[in-house]
Amino acid sequence: MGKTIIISNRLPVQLQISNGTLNAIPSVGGLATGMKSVHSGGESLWIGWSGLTDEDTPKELESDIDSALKEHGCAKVKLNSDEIDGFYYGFSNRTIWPLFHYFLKYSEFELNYWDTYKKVNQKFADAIIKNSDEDDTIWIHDYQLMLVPQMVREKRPDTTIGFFLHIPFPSFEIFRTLPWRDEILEGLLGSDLIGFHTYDYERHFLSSVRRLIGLDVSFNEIYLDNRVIKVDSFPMGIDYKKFRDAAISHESKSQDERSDLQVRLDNHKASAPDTKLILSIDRLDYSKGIAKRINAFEYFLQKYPEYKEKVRLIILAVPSRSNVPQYQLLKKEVDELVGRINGELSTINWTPIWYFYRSLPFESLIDLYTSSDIAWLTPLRDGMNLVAKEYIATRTDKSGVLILSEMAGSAYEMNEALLINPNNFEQQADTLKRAFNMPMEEQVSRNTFLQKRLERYNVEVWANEFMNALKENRDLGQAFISE
Ligand code: GDG
Repeated sequence: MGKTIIISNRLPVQLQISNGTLNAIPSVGGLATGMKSVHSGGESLWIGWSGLTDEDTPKELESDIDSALKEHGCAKVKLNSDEIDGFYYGFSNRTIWPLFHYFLKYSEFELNYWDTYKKVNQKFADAIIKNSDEDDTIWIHDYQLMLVPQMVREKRPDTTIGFFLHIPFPSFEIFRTLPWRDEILEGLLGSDLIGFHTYDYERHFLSSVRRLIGLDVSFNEIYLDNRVIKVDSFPMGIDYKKFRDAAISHESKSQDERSDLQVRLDNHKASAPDTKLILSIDRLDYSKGIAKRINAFEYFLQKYPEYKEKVRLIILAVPSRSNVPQYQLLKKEVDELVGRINGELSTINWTPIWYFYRSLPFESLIDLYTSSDIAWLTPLRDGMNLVAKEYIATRTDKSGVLILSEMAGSAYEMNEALLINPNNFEQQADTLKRAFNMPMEEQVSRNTFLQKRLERYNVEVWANEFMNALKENRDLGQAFISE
């Protein structure tokens, strides 16, 4: 039994060069945390782009970078700025991301982007071949690397390869519009196991395989050459304990230990005890429905004016992909909406929307989760949405109401949340009113179920279930071949 090789576009460490000195800081993101149990000791290697383009990497630091990454069990794929433009900002984020989130009109079908995507996927595949052995188990992550499984399979026909898609897989009618749809499917089919967040994404993928390349599909198994490819859903969890523990230690902080943000939130509570805080946290991305949410908030205040001065919407929008034009337009739209609504509705004592356009440290995230009475998450499409799960995990007294879009993958597992259609303003206005008035026993009862499920299916369980299914399928595949 060999090593485990994890591959993702970005590595779980961030490199920083300041005054000619290199620092490698481990990332705290969901994927990095989730893979901790898999990526441990000398048993595994994580391959990805370091975040520094060739142009930004001083030649004299090249070998320091390699040793720093090695210390964290990582190896880098070198990419120049043209490759990042075509592969990451181009094909990944201007073709695949909008298409897979049902924003067909934003999706650009550019031959140059596609060519660079193929070239960079080949670089990742070459790095895997260079850094692994035949008996290693390979786990490839996400939409930036969909050609890699087949590229590795060509060189290593017997290696075990798993692939997990973190975003939705769209319906056949959407997917078929992609000029390179067959190549993407064939790339993915180099895997032994293909995982999605939900059963629906799994079904959409199987339907595309059947209808576009006419393969033999039985339930969730695809037969190709001498291989059985298994397709299954693995809803990603969170590091429940980390969020829970952070919320508990947050509660035990003395007055002096409170952050500036917490002081502001506490002052708000003290000065207006009847007012409720509604929280939303997302990357500034059109798929997250931020602009629509602000419009729906305005509609709520028009329909139920008695809630003016009684609610405040906090929007934390984390800067993302800011050199893609759609993201710049969205930033402008959100800035203007917030400005207009605050301008029109604010009173001496009340600003309806608090808007933060930045990334906050983890502790501030906990301040926001624990201080908000309602979390309102309205993606128009979202592979999973971990923020919904994190909010619930931090509610130590089981209070709090989660309003969640039914278009998020997490809605499938979070039935006790108030599920809404983000395009239906009428329904959302009524749901906000219901959330505002929800009795405490009902909040506790709903959150008790949610917390139990989140604790049980945490991110470690998710990673282990995927790895176990991958091993099981390899054993099954070998039996199939020898029959
Ligand atoms: C993709 C898919 C899928 C957010 N702001 C700050 C911050 N965050 C953290 C949250 C959460 C994560 O970022 C966001 O995760 P999401 O799941 O909500 O969304 P995406 O970034 O779009 O992720 C998504 C996910 O992959 C996993 O498969 O669920 O559907 O789109 O963990 O806590 N963290 C800090 N400061 C912030 O300001 N420290």
